[in-house]
Amino acid sequence: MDIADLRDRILKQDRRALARAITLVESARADHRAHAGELLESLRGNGKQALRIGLSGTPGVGKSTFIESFGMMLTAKGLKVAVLAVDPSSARSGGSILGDKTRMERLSRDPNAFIRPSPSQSHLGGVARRTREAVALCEAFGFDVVLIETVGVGQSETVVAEMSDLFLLLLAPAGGDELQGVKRGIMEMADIILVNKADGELKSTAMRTCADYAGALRLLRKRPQDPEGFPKAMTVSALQEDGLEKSWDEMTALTEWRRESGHWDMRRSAQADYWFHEEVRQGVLALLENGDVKAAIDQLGARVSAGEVTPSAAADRVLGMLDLKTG
Ligand SMILES: Nc1nc2c(ncn2[C@@H]2O[C@H](COP(=O)(O)OP(=O)(O)OP(=O)(O)O)[C@@H](O)[C@H]2O)c(=O)[nH]1
Ligand SMILES: [Mg+2]
Repeated sequence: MDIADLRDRILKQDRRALARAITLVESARADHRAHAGELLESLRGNGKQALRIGLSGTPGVGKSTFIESFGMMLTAKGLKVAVLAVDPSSARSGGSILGDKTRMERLSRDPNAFIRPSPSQSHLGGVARRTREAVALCEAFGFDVVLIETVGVGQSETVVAEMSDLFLLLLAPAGGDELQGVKRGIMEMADIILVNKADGELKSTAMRTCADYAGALRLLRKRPQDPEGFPKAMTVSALQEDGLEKSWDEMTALTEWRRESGHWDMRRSAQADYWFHEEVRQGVLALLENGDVKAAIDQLGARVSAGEVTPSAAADRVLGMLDLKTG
């Protein structure tokens, strides 16, 4: 495989090369991993930083509809937009971004947009790395905005938030008890809460929900990365394309403030460090899956249970088996 050629074509904004490169980073094959590493290393520092926007929301809240309307609005401004997804539950049917390519019909036909379905992988760690690398490829390609969608199962919001500059939480209009359904940890990650479907009969409920969330946000601990007024809640209608311009204005205002105050760079550095540690952790955990090591753990576990060896001595023996260099 000619990595230098692939690199050059990506830098020349060849979409087929980008698609091929993403397929490469999605592969788990050892030789593919090596090539992917080489490609990413050769692209590092190329191109400008895209605005990475993470978007999370429960099934049916309107993520696909929002991405289509919002994406079309951005491309109309002359911006290039990529859409990626973190969807660890690949078994989920109907709502996957793959099925959505048909639903995001207008956006997928837009020459300034690029939509990539989530890799069919159930392991969140694997999906996280692949998505992160796909983001890096899209950035090198020259997209202005990279949208990263997740349906929000388990830890996937954290994964997306840790690779985004801005994190949006899309919510549905609902009664007051629904507010408690959103986990505090997820609220704390949000930069902007968008209460969608603020149209027709749902409009007044949406406005009430929005006020409830605005109140809840004010109760959270102030974060250093926020200027006055953030995080904030607002209403939108993805279907009627209402409030999208305003939400984009808020995103740009927040982004500019973070760039000027240094928080943008600090966050990117902290994220790189986070993923470095995460990769080390995953790598070490993978070593424990090695056949011999696994067998030793099982054997020693039985002996620890029988009181023949202490837990620490047994652990030392296992750790002594790990070859960190060849792992
Ligand atoms: N009234 C109204 N309906 C909307 C709006 N946005 C989305 N919907 C409807 O809500 C339903 C779900 O929308 P999707 O965009 O598919 O939601 P999703 O979050 O992508 O759902 P999953 O992919 O299953 O997680 C569809 O019937 C949409 O037409 C909106 O702004 N207003
Ligand atoms: Mg969807």
